[in-house]
Amino acid sequence: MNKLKRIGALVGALGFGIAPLAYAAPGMGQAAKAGFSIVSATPQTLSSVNAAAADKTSTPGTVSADKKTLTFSTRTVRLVARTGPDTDMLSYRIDGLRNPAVVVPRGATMQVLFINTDDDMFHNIRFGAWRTSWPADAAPLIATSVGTPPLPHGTEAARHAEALTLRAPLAPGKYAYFCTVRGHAPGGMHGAIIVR
Ligand SMILES: [Cu+2]
Repeated sequence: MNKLKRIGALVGALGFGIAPLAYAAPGMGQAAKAGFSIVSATPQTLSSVNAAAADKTSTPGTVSADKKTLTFSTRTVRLVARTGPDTDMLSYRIDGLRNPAVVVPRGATMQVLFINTDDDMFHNIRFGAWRTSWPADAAPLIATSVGTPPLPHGTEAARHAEALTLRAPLAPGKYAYFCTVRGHAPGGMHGAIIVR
């Protein structure tokens, strides 16, 4: 076997070796749902200091006058999503806005850092189809979405978080982000993703 052929064979063997491993990576087992697909998912534990630093890395979006819509036009959008404060626990805060509609270009790469700041409840963030009514039961929501598993509550010093990279749908339309812990989405823990 000459040198070039040997390199070719090596690359081929590596390719076959790497592909199954890549599909076994966290989050990668989730097939595309409602047009969203997961590229990677990395669990993290953040101190409040680290969480505050992470906030500063989000992509600056355009905030509507009514503070209900956050618009991005870049191909890559980095968002930091937190669970609501104690007084409004069944909601998200994204760039300080409560459950904003997030507008992204079709096919955009969305880098979402989700932080559960709750000290006594599990929460997650999932992406899927928009619904006009939200079931209390988690099963149908989980089956039709991609995102994080429910993350446990933490302490002030150690918050459970997950960094997700996902691909936005290619078809323009109204989609959703939501929490699948029982009763949370109908309780208000959801918002819209508008793909343009
Ligand atoms: Cu929740």
